[in-house]
Amino acid sequence: VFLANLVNHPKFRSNDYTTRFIDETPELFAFPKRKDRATKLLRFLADVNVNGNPEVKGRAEPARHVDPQLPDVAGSPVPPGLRDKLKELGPTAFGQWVRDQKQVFVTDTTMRDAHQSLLATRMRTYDMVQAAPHYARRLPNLFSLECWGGATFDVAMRFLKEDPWRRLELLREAAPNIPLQMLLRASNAVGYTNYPDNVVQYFVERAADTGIDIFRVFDSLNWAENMYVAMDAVQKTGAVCEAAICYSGDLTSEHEKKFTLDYYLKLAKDLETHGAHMLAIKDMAGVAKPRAAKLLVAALKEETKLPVHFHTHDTSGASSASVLAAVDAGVDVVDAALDSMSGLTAQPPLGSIVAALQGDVRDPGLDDGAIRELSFYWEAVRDLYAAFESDVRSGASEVYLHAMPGGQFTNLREQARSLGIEGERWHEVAQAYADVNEMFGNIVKVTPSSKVVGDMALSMVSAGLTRADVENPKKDISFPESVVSFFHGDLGQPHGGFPKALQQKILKGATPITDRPGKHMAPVDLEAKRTETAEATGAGVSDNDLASALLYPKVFAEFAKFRGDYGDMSVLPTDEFFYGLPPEKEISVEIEHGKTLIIQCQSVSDADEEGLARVFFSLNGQPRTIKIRDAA
Ligand code: 3PY
Ligand code: ZN
Repeated sequence: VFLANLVNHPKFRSNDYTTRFIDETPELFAFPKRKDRATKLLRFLADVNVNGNPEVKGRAEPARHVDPQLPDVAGSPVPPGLRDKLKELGPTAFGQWVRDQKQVFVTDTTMRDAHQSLLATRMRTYDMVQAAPHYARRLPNLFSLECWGGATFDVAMRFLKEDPWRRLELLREAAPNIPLQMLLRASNAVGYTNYPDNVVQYFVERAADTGIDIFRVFDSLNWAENMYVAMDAVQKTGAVCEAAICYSGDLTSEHEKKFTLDYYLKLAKDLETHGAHMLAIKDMAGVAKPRAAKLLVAALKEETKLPVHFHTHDTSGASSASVLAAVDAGVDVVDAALDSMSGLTAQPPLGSIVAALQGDVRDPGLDDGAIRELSFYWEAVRDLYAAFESDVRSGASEVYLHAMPGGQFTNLREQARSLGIEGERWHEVAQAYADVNEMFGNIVKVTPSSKVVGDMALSMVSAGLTRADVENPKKDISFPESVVSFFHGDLGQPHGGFPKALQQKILKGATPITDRPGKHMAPVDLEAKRTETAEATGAGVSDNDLASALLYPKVFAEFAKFRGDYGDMSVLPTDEFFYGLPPEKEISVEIEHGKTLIIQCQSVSDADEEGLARVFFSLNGQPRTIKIRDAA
């Protein structure tokens, strides 16, 4: 313990110590009580049994509580996959190799975008890690597993009480042959605002070091200049830099004057010149119609030397047609979600895309039996997340009106509901979203610029304001903070600039910035931040913890406290995490390789006069009683 205290001490870590360090630092000898992981987990389970998990309180319950099952494949060998190819060739030659193949490759987005878009980003590490060995053995020729980044990073800590870095470590270990892919919001990292350059660089280093092979980098305004810091950082790590072009507007319309083919090609060439190994078309709202997908893919393949990866959402219900059109036009990789986690605001169904291409020259060669097994598994997993399902039941062409990203759609609908804007009134929000976009100059809408538009739309609908009201220089409006910051230039510069009159009204005389927001931010002293975080949380701060604290100081501090009290949640099955351990059910919890706890809950007493309930467990056959305050 002394050694651990020593090497974790902020002063020791920052090399800020002298030979008298040990004499002058009494806290090195403060040995914490031996941490007992089993007791921590029992305390958590006892609390859920007595008080429920606040994350699912008042929400829909699963119709069935079954344990998701997959055949046990752990003993069988892991065949080589594309990660081995990547290691053999390095990112540049790997990109070229991908481009040279006849077949099309497929990325599975289930563990990131699909649950972000269908289940409010709530999927837990436990469910992913159970599936990963199966992917490794049964679908080894997938292009990648998109499993990290975007909104999953903060949601893991904020709501699931788990460490996103631990998720990545575990997936890396469980699927060593398939590239792991993340979504990186360039200078916004996995947050909602620009960070100082050295924070972005540090985050990218940690992500690559912990297991990311492919970084999809995008800027929420498609502003290439704001992508270079992140792209350079990715290139430095040796990972694949997949630079994304966010698709907006309608390439097939003669009225499209802004987001034209020339616009996309210029952006693509800038990204190629800047060293991208691959390009992604990021159709975050799912508005790239089949003809647009075909035109854009063909042009990008013609005008650049890079492989192209197509990403879309099925909000319209017609996205499979766009994927197949992209394949016909020569796209190299497509995104899809495993069948039972596909469709609606998520990606189109992986199994159906694969089936449609069977026997085609571009057949991705994935095993349909393996796809079904995984789909049945995810179906059972999805049942456990009934609390987070939205009530979107069909594809709808309304997406071409509002163009909301799939990852935002259900979230915004939920936010509207919490403001009392429900049912039919949702369409007012959709219309307001479209109006705000026009009023803001027709911008690219993707996290975080989409949040700016969403915040404004909600504030207009709830205050009963029209576009004319907002634009009226004489009418005083209180603008959401995100809107003020956007017009100040804090997210960067939109293509075509800001509407000047509205900008003046919103900024009330303040001068906006017109260059890269990162230029205005001093580098963060990383080791000082580590010391500060260690002091605030009273615990050691690992390199990955530091990255979390740099992006989300408050969220991380709260998570660190929870972790200290209850331990690592990623080992607990989802049903028990949300709904507790029913009497007589036995679960086995592997807290580390080869160390398994067998837990059973015998009974729960009523609260005594001090308000404490007793939860009687059997832990590896031994009785254990945990006292928990009954909050009811
Ligand atoms: C994210 O940034 O989280 C997205 O999914 C954008 O599409
Ligand atoms: Zn997406």
